[in-house]
Amino acid sequence: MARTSRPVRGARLRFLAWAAAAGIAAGAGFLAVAELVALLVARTASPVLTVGAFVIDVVPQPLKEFAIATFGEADKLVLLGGLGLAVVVASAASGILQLVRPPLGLLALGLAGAAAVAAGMTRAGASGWSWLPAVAGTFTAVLLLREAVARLRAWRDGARQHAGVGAGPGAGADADRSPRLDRRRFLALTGVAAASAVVVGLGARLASAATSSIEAIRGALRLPAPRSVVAVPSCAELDVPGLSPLITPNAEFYRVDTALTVPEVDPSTWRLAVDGLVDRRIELGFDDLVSMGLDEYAVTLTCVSNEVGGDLVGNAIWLGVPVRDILALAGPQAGADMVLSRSVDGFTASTPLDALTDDERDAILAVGMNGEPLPLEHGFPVRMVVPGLYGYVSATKWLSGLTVTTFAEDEAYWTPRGYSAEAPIKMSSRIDTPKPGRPVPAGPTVIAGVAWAQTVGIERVEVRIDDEDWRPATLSTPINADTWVQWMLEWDAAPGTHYATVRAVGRDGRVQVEERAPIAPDGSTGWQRTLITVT
Ligand SMILES: Nc1nc2c(c(=O)[nH]1)N[C@H]1C(S)=C(S)[C@@H](COP(=O)(O)O)O[C@H]1N2
Ligand SMILES: [Mo]
Repeated sequence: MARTSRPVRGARLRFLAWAAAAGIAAGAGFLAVAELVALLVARTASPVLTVGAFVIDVVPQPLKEFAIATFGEADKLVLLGGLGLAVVVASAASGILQLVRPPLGLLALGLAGAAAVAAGMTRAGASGWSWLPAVAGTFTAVLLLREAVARLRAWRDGARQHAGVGAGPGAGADADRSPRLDRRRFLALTGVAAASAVVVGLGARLASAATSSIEAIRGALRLPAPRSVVAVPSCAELDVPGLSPLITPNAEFYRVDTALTVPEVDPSTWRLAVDGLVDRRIELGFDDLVSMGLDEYAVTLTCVSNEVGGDLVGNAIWLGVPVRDILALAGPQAGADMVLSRSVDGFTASTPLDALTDDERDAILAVGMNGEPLPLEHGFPVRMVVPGLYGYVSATKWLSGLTVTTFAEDEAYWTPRGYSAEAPIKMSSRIDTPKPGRPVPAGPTVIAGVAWAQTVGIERVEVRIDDEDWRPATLSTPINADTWVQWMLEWDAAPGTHYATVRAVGRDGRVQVEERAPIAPDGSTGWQRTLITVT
């Protein structure tokens, strides 16, 4: 026994490795067939997407914040990568299980498949066929693994016999069959399965991404001309290199959402339902909405996740219809205090009813952004924009419904995840230039940035160099109280290192809060202080 133990163990490890490879091939087969079927019958039910979306919804909040802080806008790629790794490991494990404890490997695949089916059927926007991709994938994977491991076992047993190990009663039945043949049959099946899975799976995923017809529909869409346009004052924009432009171009506008892939909503089939505590439930189509008359509104959007000095804020000219006009069609009832807006992707936001019915506040359903239809990532074809409220409680993209309700009765997506049900934007100011790590030459220079206090307006911005007195900055003429203003300070920079601190004062006389607060539960506070190296 001692004489053969080493080669036997080596051979066993080799067969375990091949079993793992067969498992991975079966896993790839699952994904490939599921992608192909999803492409054909239910695009949104691709298990890669539905399971990924499920994971996004269930990962604990601190982990989510860590992911966003560490990987930034690549957080979803990292999630997909992690998910891919988990699939590889789990598939390999199912192959090994199937070799050593059949049929546990098949059972494990079946369970994983059932979980994927559940993820597909419970997603918002699931259709009648949402179960099919994962079921077809599971079927393929189970058949592949069963067949591949059967061949592997034949190869192994034959090899053992050849080596004279493990030959027992009855083992002679196949004695003249060469293990080479079984080896070849196993390798052929596994190899062909893996290769075709890669080709079919990648092909289906690429085809699905490339044939998005919604981008073409958006490109062909002509919105009616606005009844009124935003008047941008002549001194609204300061000319300082490195300063954020007054209007953020769509391509540079920050994007924050929980969607793993951008939802595809066709305006010709888009419906908005307004229900809940209303006198009459109503439904509008896209044409109904735009024929109510479109006006332009300049509003600065801000994310609750914006840290002091951060870039999750942008200013755009939106084209849309006041939410109050739409609510008036349905007739909100007494006792209601909140509107729960819903997206096709399952996201919801809770907005105080009075912020939407207030004549003084231009809460809108937007269909256009900076002169074009909403970009797909920014909510095409219809989103909400409410001046003065953080995006997560107001700015629902890919809007599909408005339910008039109460804060006592309903809660929105982020409420059980550690964020306040109500969240007005906190006044803040930011230094755009000079940037830390970019030394400036000594002499006259300019410090500049933006400041916002939506619905209130910025009265002044002050800058402090080192421990000197606060100096008033020059402000651009604001477009309105809902948009940010640009500010600049001319400064005679002396060589050395300096700190510049900025703070804003609102038109209501309030000074930007100095005390630092984290983004959760309702937005960061603090003064930005930046290091300037003068050479
Ligand atoms: N459907 C949907 N709408 C959404 C979100 C989301 O995750 N899903 N995120 C909200 C948040 S947190 C913000 S800050 C704004 C961001 O809008 P933007 O991506 O157009 O900048 O969208 C809001 N609307
Ligand atoms: Mo946000």
